[in-house]
Amino acid sequence: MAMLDFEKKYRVRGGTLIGGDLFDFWIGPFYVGFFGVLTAFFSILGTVLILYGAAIGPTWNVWRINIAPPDLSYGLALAPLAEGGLWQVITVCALGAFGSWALREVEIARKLGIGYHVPFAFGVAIFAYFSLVVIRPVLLGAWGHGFPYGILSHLDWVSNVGYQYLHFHYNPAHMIAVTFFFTTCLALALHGGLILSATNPEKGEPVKTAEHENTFFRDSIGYSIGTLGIHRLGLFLALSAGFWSAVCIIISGPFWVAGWPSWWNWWLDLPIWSTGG
Ligand code: 07D
Ligand code: 07D
Ligand code: U10
Repeated sequence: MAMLDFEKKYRVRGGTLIGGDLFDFWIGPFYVGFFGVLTAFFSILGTVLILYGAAIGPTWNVWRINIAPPDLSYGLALAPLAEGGLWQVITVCALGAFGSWALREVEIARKLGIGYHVPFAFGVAIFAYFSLVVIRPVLLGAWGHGFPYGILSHLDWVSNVGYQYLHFHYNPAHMIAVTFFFTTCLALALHGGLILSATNPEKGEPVKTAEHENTFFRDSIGYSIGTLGIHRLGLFLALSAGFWSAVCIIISGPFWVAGWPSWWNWWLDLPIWSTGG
């Protein structure tokens, strides 16, 4: 079916969460909806404020533009625009834009009568961002603990916060998150490879079936998770990666203040090692 044919079929009224018919239309390929307008509002305002922050200086070098959060001395109070207030308003805009984008996805899913899996998944990414700029700063008592908005400056923040805990690789939740990220890549590589190998054969060869796909993994590793199962697993792996990332940064500071290597002392402190003396 040509693209425009199925667009006609699925572009139906209804499914909106708010606003009724008011914004229930499309502009070009994009569904608008109340939350589309809200997304556009927050993203344009946020982008303009970033540009304003860049104009204040000291650089227009795109790698080095930096919108820093307020100094720690402001605690959880509002700061003047040029001293972190911009960062605070931009954070509100970012959360507004991400949240309304997710709700616009919900409205689209409702129109189509499909599940909410995609907006739910995006919700986990938003949760990771929320944990960095709201949950952890609030638990630590200052917006200054949020990360700065800039391409290189946010990398400096990650490195500095990492070394603040001596060796961030020893953070057990970071280990779990990293393992989930790696496993997600492995699963996607296996899945992409398997689907292409079966459904995109050499010219003249027949397209193979799900049975071929199942048999490949039964022959090679003794078990196939199945064609629906691999998508469930993929979603689970990817969402777990984001979830454990959020956990690893929320516990750094609010719940563990020492270096992460010393967290592992619980192992050395187990009574079974005690000599009884
Ligand atoms: C491919 C989907 C498309 C999205 C893209 C990103 C902007 C920023 C803003 C100039 C996979 C669009 C970028 C809108 C422009 C200004 C002010 C998604 C795809 C192409 N990071 N990070 C990047 C963000 C954090 C870290 C790149 C955002 C945390 C490391 C890009 C956030 C920590 C490295 C970027 C965020 C962290 C990066 C590529 C928000 C831990 C890199 C991203 C909102 C999570 C890599 C120079 C990408 C790099 C990189 C954006 C948060 C660590 C600029 C929007 C604080 C270690 N990050 N990041 O492809 O090359 O994502 O950096 O939370 O090495 Mg980051
Ligand atoms: C936060 C992004 C959310 C994005 C949203 C959407 C737009 C729109 C528009 C394109 C979470 C944004 C959309 C802007 C764009 C258009 C049109 C995703 C977010 C809502 N680490 N580490 C992680 C590894 C080290 C440290 C996470 C590996 C060092 C700190 C992940 C290594 C030290 C923090 C991870 C490694 C250190 C992390 C990041 C290896 C530094 C965090 C992924 C191989 C010296 C961060 C929640 C993530 C975190 C985090 C991986 C090394 C420090 C598990 C593989 C040892 C301080 N690290 N790390 O969270 O957990 O994505 O954040 O060495 O804060 Mg680490
Ligand atoms: C999957 C799949 C599958 C498929 C698939 C896919 C997963 C079953 C069937 C999908 C996968 C792909 C296509 C592969 C590639 C994808 C990636 C690698 C992921 C990363 C994606 C990107 C980098 C693209 C990002 C692009 C975006 C987000 C579009 C940007 C959109 C806009 C700017 C307009 C947004 C619309 C809104 C807000 C609502 C509508 C309102 C309007 C149109 C009003 C007009 C307003 C404006 C024009 C201004 C809006 C401004 C904004 C938002 C900010 C910009 C600010 C400025 C100042 C300019 O499993 O198999 O196949 O295909």
